[in-house]
Amino acid sequence: MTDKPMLPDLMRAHGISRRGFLKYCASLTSLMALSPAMMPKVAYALENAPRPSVIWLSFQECTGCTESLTRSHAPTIEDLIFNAVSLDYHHTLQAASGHQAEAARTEAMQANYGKYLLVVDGSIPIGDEGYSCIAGVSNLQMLKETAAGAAAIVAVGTCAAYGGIPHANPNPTGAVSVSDIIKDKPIINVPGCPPIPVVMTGVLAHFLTFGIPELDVLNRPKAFYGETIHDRCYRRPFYDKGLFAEGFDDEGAREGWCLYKMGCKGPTTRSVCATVKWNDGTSFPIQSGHPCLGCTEPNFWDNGGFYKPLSVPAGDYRKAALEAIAVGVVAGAAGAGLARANKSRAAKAHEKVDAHDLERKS
Ligand code: FSX
Repeated sequence: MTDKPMLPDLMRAHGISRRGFLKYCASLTSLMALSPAMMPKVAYALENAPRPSVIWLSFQECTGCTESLTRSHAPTIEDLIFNAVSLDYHHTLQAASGHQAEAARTEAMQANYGKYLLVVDGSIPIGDEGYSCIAGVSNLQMLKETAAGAAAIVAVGTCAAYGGIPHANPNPTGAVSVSDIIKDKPIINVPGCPPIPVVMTGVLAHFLTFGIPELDVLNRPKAFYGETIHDRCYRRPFYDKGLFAEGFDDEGAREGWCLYKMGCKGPTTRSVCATVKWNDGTSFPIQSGHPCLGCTEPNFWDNGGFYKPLSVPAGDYRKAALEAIAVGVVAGAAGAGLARANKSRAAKAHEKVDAHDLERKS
């Protein structure tokens, strides 16, 4: 796989124009929170950077991360960039199996020792190594031996980043994250259950162009995890006005009000879901009427119930978010009263009022 064509060849083969490529580079530059002046550098690097060998290991997971990546709109330039890396081992996607597949991994490790990028999805069971094995090799052993020659590791998905669902109480397999095992390599966490495809390819593109991106305290790229979903949620004006849905079929749900009281974890969840969205920018959970589950955060499965409103502070930014919520609810009460008055006035006048009207009039 090391003789893979370069990106310009792939673009031509898929009928993507240079203009389309530059447009993609401009959006990628903005997504990576780089100055627009960096766009030509991004384009040059993506076209000319040597494609690093990538070894992708999947451990205890549901394959949602790979599904998310491969079910993105195809063929996109993100797909091409992903394909343009030399993906030397990915046991879900590769045609080879058994000894042949393991030989490809060993060969790629030897040929690119110290230089390859290791991508891991899934958690690692340490309760008993035998709980999860590939070709007779335990996940723990395979991670250790493959990480030894890696330049860096990308932990894709919440399972690899923090342990995820396998780690949820009572954690029967003793599931842990990549960073619980590997201590001597740079690790980029790309959480999400699963992560947004463009975030995964964006992190790979950043690694190809400028190396390891700037990370937060949980080793997540700040460009993609710098803000909470709440910060950029289109329902935020309703939260600020104290307008909340309290059921899936009540007036608030129909009017598109804030889902905080339905248990939405947006105020404590860092991700670009509200801006980048899913399915080629079509929608995201809150837009489809469901509260955010908080899947980019550690222990999201055990954080008090998906449909219970946030209540217990846990850590500084959560405390800050809760204080903001308290302020928002109090401040929003006045707005809510005004909105209700608007609505009641409108009802008396037999006018139809929608969410935009409420926002405009209050
Ligand atoms: Fe975990 Fe990914 Fe959730 Fe599933 O590989 S982050 S269970 S979407 O598949 O690891």
